[in-house]
Amino acid sequence: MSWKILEPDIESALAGFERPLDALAGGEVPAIVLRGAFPLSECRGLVERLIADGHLYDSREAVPEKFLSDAVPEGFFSRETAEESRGVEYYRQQTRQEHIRIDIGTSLGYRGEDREAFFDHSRQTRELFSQLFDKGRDPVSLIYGRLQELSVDKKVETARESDGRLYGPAILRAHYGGYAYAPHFDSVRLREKRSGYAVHSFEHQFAGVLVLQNTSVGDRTAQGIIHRCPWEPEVDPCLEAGTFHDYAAEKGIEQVEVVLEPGDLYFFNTRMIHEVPGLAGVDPRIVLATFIGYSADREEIFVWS
Ligand SMILES: O=C(O)CCC(=O)C(=O)O
Ligand SMILES: [Fe+2]
Repeated sequence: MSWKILEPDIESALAGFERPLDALAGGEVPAIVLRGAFPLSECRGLVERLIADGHLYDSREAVPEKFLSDAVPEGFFSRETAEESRGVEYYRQQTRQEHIRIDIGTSLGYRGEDREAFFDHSRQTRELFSQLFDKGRDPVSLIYGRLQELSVDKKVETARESDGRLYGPAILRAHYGGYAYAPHFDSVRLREKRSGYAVHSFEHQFAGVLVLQNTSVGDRTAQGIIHRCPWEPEVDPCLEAGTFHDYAAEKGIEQVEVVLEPGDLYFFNTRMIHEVPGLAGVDPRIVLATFIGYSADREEIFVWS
């Protein structure tokens, strides 16, 4: 069967599959794309507010010092045990200075090593988001609501531990100067191995990403690519060596470019090897991103960042 994006809206996803999220879990479709999910004028308004409030900087001006030290290097994530991880400094040295990624929110992959600090940071993010977005019409609720509809009858909620502590609900990420995601996969289970967190118990992990602003050079824009290749241990050597494209060509692995405009929301299975090649346009690519824990036999769907 051909591997095609399910789009442009919830209705067509539900017309194609009784349970579109099961199709995502099983790798039957590369992504579900909801076109124009968030109004373009609100995307613009939000980006302007983020700059005005000092959460992001205007790319036409010099990079303020605090953003240089806050930047998240390319490729960095931490594992359950620090011994298995290359530290953040390693990745910082590999990342070109102009490849600046600014996160507004709490990333489990970045901060999960220190539980207390992670949940404390998550609390601050929820406070911040409650001021940043208009209640009820905010883009985080939008992602949760659309996901709920795609799930048919499940319950979508911010991930929580059994003691009630909440994760960060979503994360804003701005990618400046050609910041790239090399081919990788994301999994608290299979990659970060965070068995100490409740989100570890879900069978599948998805991402739900809303594009707020794209970056462009001439008529090219930065777009994600999803490969028809679920992660297996045998893929690790070529991910680490940076030779996944050769491997994919050799094996005849299909790939799909997910071409998105600001306001488009997409969901994909993060076990599939995926990437967002960098493009050094003037404006940064800015997204609102979530991770999603899904098991076909569980009523709740957990969302975190
Ligand atoms: O920015 C995106 O569209 C996706 C980035 C990514 O690889 C992820 O969220 O896992
Ligand atoms: Fe990813």
